[in-house]
Amino acid sequence: MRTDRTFTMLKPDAVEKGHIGAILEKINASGFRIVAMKLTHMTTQDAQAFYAVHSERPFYGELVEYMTRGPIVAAILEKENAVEDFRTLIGATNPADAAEGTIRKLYAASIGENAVHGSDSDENAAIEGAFHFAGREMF
Ligand code: DAT
Ligand code: MG
Repeated sequence: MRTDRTFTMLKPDAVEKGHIGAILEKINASGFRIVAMKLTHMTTQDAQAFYAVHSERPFYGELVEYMTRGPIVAAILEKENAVEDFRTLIGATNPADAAEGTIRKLYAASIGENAVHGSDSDENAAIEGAFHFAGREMF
């Protein structure tokens, strides 16, 4: 089933460096409509749960520490083919491999601190959006 929504986070490094405005501008210019958005700070428990799928990976501890070190911008975005198109817009997980002009190529420092999250499936987009937002916060 295809839906038209994806979920994103502008991660702590992007917020710390003052890149919220530039990244949102790129997201808007690429045709995504903002359905929900907030500045929020994940607790350790939040980050462990959000990234539970990676709990056995060697970088899990670092990932949780990074994602909890400061506020993030969480948002739900709407567009035709949202999940796939947003993954294209953000670029590869490792910014060294990301295509020119992608958000990670422009703003990410490393594979560990890669500026932005994008859901990898319609199913995960719905789960991740519901993790951060109540129904009354989606417009
Ligand atoms: P993506 O965020 O592109 O979907 P992922 O789901 O494989 O990538 O991993 C989630 C996050 O975990 C990723 O954005 C950054 C971190 N990560 C992934 N692989 C890593 C690695 N080899 N070393 C350090 N951090 C890593
Ligand atoms: Mg992923």
